[in-house]
Amino acid sequence: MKTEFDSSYMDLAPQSSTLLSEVLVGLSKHQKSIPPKFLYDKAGSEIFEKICDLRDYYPTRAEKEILQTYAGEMAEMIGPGALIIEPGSGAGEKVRYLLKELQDPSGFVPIEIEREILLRMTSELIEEFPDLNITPVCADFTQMLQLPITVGMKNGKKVIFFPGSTIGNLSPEEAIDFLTQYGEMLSTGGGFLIGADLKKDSATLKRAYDDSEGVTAEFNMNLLRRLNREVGASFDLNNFEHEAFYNEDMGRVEMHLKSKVPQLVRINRTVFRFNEGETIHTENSYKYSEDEFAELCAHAGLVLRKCWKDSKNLFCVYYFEK
Ligand code: AVI
Repeated sequence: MKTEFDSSYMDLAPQSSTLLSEVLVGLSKHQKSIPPKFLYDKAGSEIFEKICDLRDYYPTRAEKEILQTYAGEMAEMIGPGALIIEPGSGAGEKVRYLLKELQDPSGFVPIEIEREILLRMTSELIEEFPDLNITPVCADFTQMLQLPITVGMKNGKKVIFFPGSTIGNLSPEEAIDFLTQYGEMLSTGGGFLIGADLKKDSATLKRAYDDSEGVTAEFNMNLLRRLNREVGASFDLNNFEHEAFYNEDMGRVEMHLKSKVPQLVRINRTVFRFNEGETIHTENSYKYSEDEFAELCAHAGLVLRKCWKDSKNLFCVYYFEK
């Protein structure tokens, strides 16, 4: 595909999926588990988009309200001439709110593993923001330690934009590592603009991850469909069900796939035994109070400058400086 940004496009050739080996390791553990990144094949990503529009799933709506209302204030805090970097940029819907308000940004670096999504989004942004210098990077942002940024920066200030509460899908230790590693790209005064979900009553959280329309159940069950298709697993979908609950002690929503019966499942030549009620842990979504999140980020050397909440106090967008 010939693009107008050929000269600045960076393809760091994300490694092909390690699905089989990671699944064999995960299912051999005492608490069976599969890394949440495998929920997002093409079908999974499409189901996730549906989740974002659900009445029961409040985070996307709440964060958009915050960005719509306060993007001007955020841009003012960031100041003129900044370079915006977005790990896992997807379709780049949320960054548009910010880009509209920023004063004379030096550029935008979206990092996205799905090449097609990245290139489509870049073409759209070029149309919308013809003066913006865009350097799309095709890479798995969780594997990237060094970003070879070559675009010109007027005052050298970089801001990492990480919306969507994706940070909540990392354990607190992984989140600190992520912030520390990406923070190394920043010079003093650089910042992080991060969206993170707030702690709240467990009924609201349960509804958001076990919605009445069954879309999140479909999202979780799609993982088994993927394993049957891609690694020749023998999961009988009738024998598993979606389970989601708020684990208050850990401060996280957990998603599991629960075996309804005692059964054996084969993947390649390995056979896994499931007892009735035994689960595969497929995702954590950590929830933080404002103070907890500021403390977490302080471990990565970040100082909270300001945060913004939606009108129902469900979600928070934070601006930290290094
Ligand atoms: C992508 N991530 C922030 C979502 C979340 O809320 O943790 C993933 C998700 N899983 C089930 N519903 C949404």
